[in-house]
Amino acid sequence: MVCTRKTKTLVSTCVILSGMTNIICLLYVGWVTNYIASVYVKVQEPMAEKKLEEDKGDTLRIIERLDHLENVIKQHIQEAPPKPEENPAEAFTDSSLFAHWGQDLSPENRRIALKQFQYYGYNAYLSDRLPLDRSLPDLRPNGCKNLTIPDSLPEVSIVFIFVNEALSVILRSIHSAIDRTPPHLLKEIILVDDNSNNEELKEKLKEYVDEVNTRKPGFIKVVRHSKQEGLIRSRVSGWRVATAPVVALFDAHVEFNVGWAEPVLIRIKENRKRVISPSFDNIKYDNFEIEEYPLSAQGFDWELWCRYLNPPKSWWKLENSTAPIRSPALIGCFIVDRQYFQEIGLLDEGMEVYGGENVELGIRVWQCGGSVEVLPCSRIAHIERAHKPYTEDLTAHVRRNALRVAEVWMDEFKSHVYMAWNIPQEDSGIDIGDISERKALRKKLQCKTFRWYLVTVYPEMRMYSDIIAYGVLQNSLKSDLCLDQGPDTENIPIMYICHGMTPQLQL
Ligand SMILES: [Mn+2]
Repeated sequence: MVCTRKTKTLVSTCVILSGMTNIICLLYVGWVTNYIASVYVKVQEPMAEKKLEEDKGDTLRIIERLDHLENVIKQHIQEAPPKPEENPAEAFTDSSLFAHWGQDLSPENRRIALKQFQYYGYNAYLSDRLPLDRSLPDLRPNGCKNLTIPDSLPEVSIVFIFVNEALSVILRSIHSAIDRTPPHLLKEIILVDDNSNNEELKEKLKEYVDEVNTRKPGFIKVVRHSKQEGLIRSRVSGWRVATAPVVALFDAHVEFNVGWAEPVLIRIKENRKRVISPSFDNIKYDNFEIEEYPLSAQGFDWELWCRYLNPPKSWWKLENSTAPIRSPALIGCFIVDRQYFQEIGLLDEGMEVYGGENVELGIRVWQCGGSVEVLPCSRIAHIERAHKPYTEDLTAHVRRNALRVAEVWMDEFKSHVYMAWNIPQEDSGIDIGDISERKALRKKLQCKTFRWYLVTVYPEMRMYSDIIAYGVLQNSLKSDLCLDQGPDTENIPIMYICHGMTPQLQL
């Protein structure tokens, strides 16, 4: 899952800027000047109103910039995977791994721990030394324990997907699922290995699976991809093998908390068109402590990065912290009726690697007659890694996947996604693959419009209706100069060397 709650702001801007080379790719010099005359025409308004609108526009632009900057920081502050030539001695002292952990380790053990951290994005050294059946604090709101559980609930298959995950982390995910799901409700566990090259995930994992299966034949199933398919198709591979009426699709770096399953199965039994997310807490990547997260809905910004949202007003009015929270989208791990998931079109398997599929599923479910909700009584702790193992350039995949969502589901609002990524709406140069099947699916399911979705399900999302153009403004006489917002304190625009980052993006 891509979502992080902490913005981790106020870290040295210099550090952020130096790590931002891929943001510079967003600069499309040359295109902007051609494009500027051709897009939206702003409707003429009476003067007074116009002034008001302009003031409002300014404020929105400032907020948008702050939002954008926050995003940029969020994406780039994450510790990058190590480059092979990096000097280990240097990384040794700098690494965030040792900020709150490991002071007592010998230098040799610190070196081993650091190497594992750089590989996995979390403290696998520590994970290997923690019990697989460790207990978690019960973070459910008061009232969850008094929930009436019906006699009969559907069984669930739990799918864990992974690529090059630490064995102890996978095993702890499995243990917590077995220990904290009532045995009569847990039909099976399915492990999807997305072509890991890590040796311990072959033999040692097999030994563990075989041992469990001698006691409970067929209880753990393993699917291995012969080439890396990415997390989206991995989830679908797991679903294909599942046989229980309900399927839970999870990352393999989670720990299920007590009583997580019953509230979910109750809601799906009542209405099979509900797609459910548990409430997430964080397992800190350095010391593996559990950090309680506030109750949230799950949404996204116009780049389609997922975001935790404050629950809607209607939820607060209930004054019942155990009530389901209506959610515009999903952050990635969810539980769904097995057959309904197929009827609604699984995940978009034309997406690559990572990101956007969770947003697409949320939008699709709502627009096509289902609903999405987060359950406060179902809690799962999840490791937010310091960096992802999938690929170094996640952003390019997320952008491509986001454009697929825009083209299939967002009608006239697709422009907002192109604007957010700062790319032209015609001839963007990005190959989004074939979307005809997804468009046919939308037609077949007779889904509602994106405007309906925004108004009804995601009113918090900002709409832009009076955009004339967007991009950077480049000086035609001296082409390395661009309009820039200038020093924060002075509020006067300046010409500055083009860098294409937020202070130069105009809307
Ligand atoms: Mn994850």
